[in-house]
Amino acid sequence: MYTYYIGIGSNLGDREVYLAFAVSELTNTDGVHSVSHSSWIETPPWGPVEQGPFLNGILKVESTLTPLVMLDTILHIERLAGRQREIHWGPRTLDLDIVWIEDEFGHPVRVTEATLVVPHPYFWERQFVLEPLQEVYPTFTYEGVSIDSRLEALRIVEA
Ligand code: PH2
Ligand code: MG
Ligand code: MG
Repeated sequence: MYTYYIGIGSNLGDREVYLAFAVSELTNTDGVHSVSHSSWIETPPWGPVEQGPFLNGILKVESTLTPLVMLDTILHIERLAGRQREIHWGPRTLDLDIVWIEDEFGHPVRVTEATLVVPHPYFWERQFVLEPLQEVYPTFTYEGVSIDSRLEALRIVEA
């Protein structure tokens, strides 16, 4: 069994409906045992593309699916939500990114495949990922740094 922490975001159309759709599709997937999630938070767009604000959150998913099968599953759900891949980092109806995985002993699972890298390469830089992750996983630490102190550092840089 794996525990997946999956970043979720939307900034096109009815954002809340897309996020709820993803939760419901994942919940109904064979091999997925439970899905819970953080609050949804509105966040300003991060990165070089000018676009509307996002609704972001983190899904916590208990599943026997292996990482590459989970990746196929979430890409399929993005397509069902009408996701078009046009602009890199551009506006999207639904984005699902595997951020962090643990095995049944709570040990981190690392993946380095052409199609999937976990931990997500940028997650530790992004407040829109770490704020909801803190809510569902308050004791999270990465490379010896607690999520609380990381968020504090990011907020100071931003202020
Ligand atoms: N996703 C991006 C680019 N920029 N900004 C916010 N606030 N939230 C996102 O989910 C996001 C972003 C590319 O995946
Ligand atoms: Mg993303
Ligand atoms: Mg993505």
